[in-house]
Amino acid sequence: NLVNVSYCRNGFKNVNIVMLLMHNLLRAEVNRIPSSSHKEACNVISEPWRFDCYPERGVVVTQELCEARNCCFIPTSSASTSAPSQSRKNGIPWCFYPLDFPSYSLVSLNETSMGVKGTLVKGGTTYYPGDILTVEMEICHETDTRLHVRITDPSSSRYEVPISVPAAAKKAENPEYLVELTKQPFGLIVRRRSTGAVLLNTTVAPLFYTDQFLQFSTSLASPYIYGLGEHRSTFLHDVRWNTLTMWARDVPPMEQTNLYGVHPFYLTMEAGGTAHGFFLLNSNAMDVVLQPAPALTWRTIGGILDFYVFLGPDPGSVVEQYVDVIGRPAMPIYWALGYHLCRWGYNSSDSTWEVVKSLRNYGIPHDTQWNDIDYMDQFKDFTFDPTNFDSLPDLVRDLHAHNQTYVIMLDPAISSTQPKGSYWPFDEGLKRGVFMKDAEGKPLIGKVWPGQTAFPDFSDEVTHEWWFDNLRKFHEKVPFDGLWIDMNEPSNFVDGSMNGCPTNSLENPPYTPVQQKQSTHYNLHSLYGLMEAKASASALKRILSKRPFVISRSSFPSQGLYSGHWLGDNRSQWKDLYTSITGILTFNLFGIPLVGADICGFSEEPQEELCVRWTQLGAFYPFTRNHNTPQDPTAFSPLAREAMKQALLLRYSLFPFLYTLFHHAHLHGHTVARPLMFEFPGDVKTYGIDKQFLWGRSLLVTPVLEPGVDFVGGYFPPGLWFDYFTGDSVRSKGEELRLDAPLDKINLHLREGSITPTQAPNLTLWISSGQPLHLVSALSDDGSASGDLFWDDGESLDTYETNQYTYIVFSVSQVLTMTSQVLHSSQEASFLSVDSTSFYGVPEKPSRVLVNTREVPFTYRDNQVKMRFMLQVH
Ligand code: MIG
Repeated sequence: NLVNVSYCRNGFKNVNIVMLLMHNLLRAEVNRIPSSSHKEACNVISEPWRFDCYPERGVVVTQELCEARNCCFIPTSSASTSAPSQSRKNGIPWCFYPLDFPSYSLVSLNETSMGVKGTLVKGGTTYYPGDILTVEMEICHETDTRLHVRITDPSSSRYEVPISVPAAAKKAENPEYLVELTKQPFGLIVRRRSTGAVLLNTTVAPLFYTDQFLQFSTSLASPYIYGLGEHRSTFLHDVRWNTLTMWARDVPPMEQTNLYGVHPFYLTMEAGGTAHGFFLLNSNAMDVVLQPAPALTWRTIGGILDFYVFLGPDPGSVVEQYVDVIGRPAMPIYWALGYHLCRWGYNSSDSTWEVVKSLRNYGIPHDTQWNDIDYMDQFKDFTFDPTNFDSLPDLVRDLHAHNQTYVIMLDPAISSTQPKGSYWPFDEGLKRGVFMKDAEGKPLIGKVWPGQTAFPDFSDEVTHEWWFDNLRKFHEKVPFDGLWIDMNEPSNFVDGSMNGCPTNSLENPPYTPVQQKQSTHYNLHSLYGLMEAKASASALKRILSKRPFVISRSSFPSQGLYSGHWLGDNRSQWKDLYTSITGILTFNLFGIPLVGADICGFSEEPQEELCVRWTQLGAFYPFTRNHNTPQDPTAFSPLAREAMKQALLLRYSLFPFLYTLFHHAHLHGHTVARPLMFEFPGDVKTYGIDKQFLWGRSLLVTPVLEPGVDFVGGYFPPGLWFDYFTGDSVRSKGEELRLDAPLDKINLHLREGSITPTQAPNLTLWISSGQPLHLVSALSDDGSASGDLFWDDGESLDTYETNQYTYIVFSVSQVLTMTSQVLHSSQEASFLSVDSTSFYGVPEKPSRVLVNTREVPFTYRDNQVKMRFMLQVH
């Protein structure tokens, strides 16, 4: 039962607490190690391998404090990574575990049908209260590429994240991993069978399993580590003493702090280009510490230790295996991939409408118009401002008449101060008991936009039904098409509640992850956005009988099943343009491919040049939305407006390709926006690249990320690449190339061997998706290429699952034969045709060109073949 949630600080009442030995008391009981032998034992541990024994923030760690924990104290010179004890969070710890620091011993081990089960026992207590001296460990060989480990407390039930992971039917037969266990101290080592590479080794530091402090460390196979969100950083994490906190938090993206979502998953490269992944299924506040050994420490303040190792062996399959566990992303409704326009501060439906008309007027593609909280009547959910937004229902009807769609914002918190009988959402919510309760069992009252508010408890099905009823009723007034769910970390303008916070061990845990602010309900806090998205998606499905469109600010593993994500309150700065790439790539690793940043920046006003460059890059975000300031294309000079329009038309023309990539994300867990290193894992030069990325395996995007330039540098992995626009080829040996990039251009290159389906763009995807296809084939040296297309009606639920789709594979071989093979076909395909093709990279004029055995006329010029023909694909 997850209902009884207190919203305060850490106050979740459903946890088993064995507390509370006083910290000081405990410290006094610990034996001191005699200093001399101690010194030597400590000195042998080299700096990169020192695991922090005193991670508490804001404490000046003295020798006395440190040795009271039985740890080694060696101040490091400030020259090395500069770390005085106070701020050594980002430096070498002065207080660290000696090699013989007490940990668990493995005292029994039994085979099970899936692997082994063992008991771990610890002789004495640690310096944290609530030691659990006997824990149980279960190791399951779930698939050949997936190992699952759970360490639990056999004497009581601790919180477990309610994500249903598909159970493996039987033990893996030919696992690609080897598992070794050490008895004393206990340690778990996982190797890759084929190479012997060590993927996990927990013997590097002691294991902690106390009620509110669980910790283990591992060496890393390399310093090349990705994932671990949500943070603002480079794509490749820095392992030089880098602590990443995870705890959903409403804060504008900045470095060194926890942000809106929580994703305890990483991907690491091994030598030789193989990759593996690791997922800790835990929702409590935690720190993940990277250090240059390279090594990593998981430090969480609740739940259990439940983790998975994914063997890949390439980065893409690591993500597939991760997504197998958390759930594959939903197939988006077609217009999710169009251009979305939004602003906080239109202030009226008429001025929103003006912008819509203005975009139409200039012929700028625009699928979806959004409104922020200003449409609401005094910020109350499920209402609209009767004065300033009185024409809202008409606006929405007008959008629909133009094949456009409309999305509204909803905040989770519900106004609790309206006169009785005047606000159904609160009255009814009270009646049904959907709100989170405080320690006394009364609805917990916090403060958000509408003033005092209660918080729906989305962990309860009753709340989902109430949420649905509200949406259904409001939809009768304003027929919205999708939902934007904000403030769902959940965010609260007061600390805890209007009545403050109670005092207890959940409010004041013995260890608080270092960058955590705003702590709230202990176990469920970081799951709030996931649960709200689930309720929202299911309500939309019921109301519209179409694929639900939900964009959420907070997120957690398995979010992709229910929603996409935007990267939150960025700024209109060049730096934010650049960091957005890491954001979209990292969320693609998390199984949430439908992701984008606010184009042109949320806070501050963008310069025109920045906004043009941002629209060009944003046209290649999987989710493309411009949000805030008047910064839509029509707000700028004709030159800028035209450049933005061209970027959006370009996106629209690539819709068949993009849609097909989303199908592969849905079906296999593929990334849509893809890091170069996923396609070229053998090329170390790609490991740090976060200024360029691919769509799928073949379309390379090289945006301009700086002001005042008309060229851009980009890395091209070895092979043939073709300019998307001209078909000119470049053969790279794995080089950085300088590309022309005037203000009206974003560089796009096609990888050899690819076929990209495109369409003539139009004002909406509804119209452009009715156009015939044009195929762009980029031939490899041997004259071959291949590509595919997934097609359906764009909006019905489960079209793949119910066989209502068409899937076609295109290929080119010899000089020059193109074949299309319909692997699956449905009614939809009868509207589909190919009417032209371009072949890039044809060195000599072919004697003839065949399409599915039929000879077709063609033109040949500059190594390119072009032809028009009609091919009905069904
Ligand atoms: O407290 O709804 O990130 O996109 O415009 C701010 C107003 C609330 C935060 C979102 C932002 C949105 C804003 N919201």
